[in-house]
Amino acid sequence: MEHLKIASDNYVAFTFFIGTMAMMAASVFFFFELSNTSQKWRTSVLVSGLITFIAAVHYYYMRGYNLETGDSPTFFRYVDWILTVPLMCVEFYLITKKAGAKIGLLWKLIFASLVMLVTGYIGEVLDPTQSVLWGVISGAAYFYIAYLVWFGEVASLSQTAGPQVAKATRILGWFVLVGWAIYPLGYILGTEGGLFGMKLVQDKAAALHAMDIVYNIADAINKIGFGLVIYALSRSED
Ligand SMILES: *C/C=C(C)/C=C/C=C(C)/C=C/C1=C(C)CCCC1(C)C
Repeated sequence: MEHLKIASDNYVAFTFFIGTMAMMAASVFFFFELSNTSQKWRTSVLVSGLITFIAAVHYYYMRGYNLETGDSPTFFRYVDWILTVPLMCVEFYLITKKAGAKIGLLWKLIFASLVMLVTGYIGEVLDPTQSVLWGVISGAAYFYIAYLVWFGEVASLSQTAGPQVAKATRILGWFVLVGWAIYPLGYILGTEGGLFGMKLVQDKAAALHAMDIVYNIADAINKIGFGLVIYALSRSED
């Protein structure tokens, strides 16, 4: 069997490797910290650990897949997202629950995130000639989540929950608005149909490699950083 090595100039494989390690380390951290987390915040910190753990398993697989084939593991990225993004939405419900968040809010967030990811997958993989249409539907679901967090139910409940929850919600809102915006950007640049039918990218392979590096860095910030905001909240007075 051929022995596969990461070439020193292969930044795609390298960031997959670092991503795997970072997600694993973060998971160990969140899981071990559970024992000295107050009862009130334990589920939230547990969910932070589940998010990075699910990502670690996917990154381990995607790292090997990319090294062996040289391809972008688009399918497994979407499997990862479809498990982790709804869990990130669950965090918004959990931290506003004591201020009266209803189960209906949880389902709205989960449903919107599933619509966003399923229509994104259709546009990127199954029906790329209609990528603009699917991208617009996906984008609408994305903005609905951002709306709930910044101006809707999540925002108003977080005010009631106390200054620390309000502050954490604001920071997590920036993750949603800026950190998550990287993914639709990659979609616009990497999908066949391009932006409004334009062909923005000439060299598709190079674009996909660049996208993988950006996604790998963004994922680490969005999943570990997001979890750390929840962790910091769990150490506060609220
Ligand atoms: C840890 C992974 C995260 C936080 C992934 C988030 C992914 C998105 C916010 C993806 C959004 C998309 C759009 C808003 C439109 C185009 C299609 C997607 C799925 C890339």
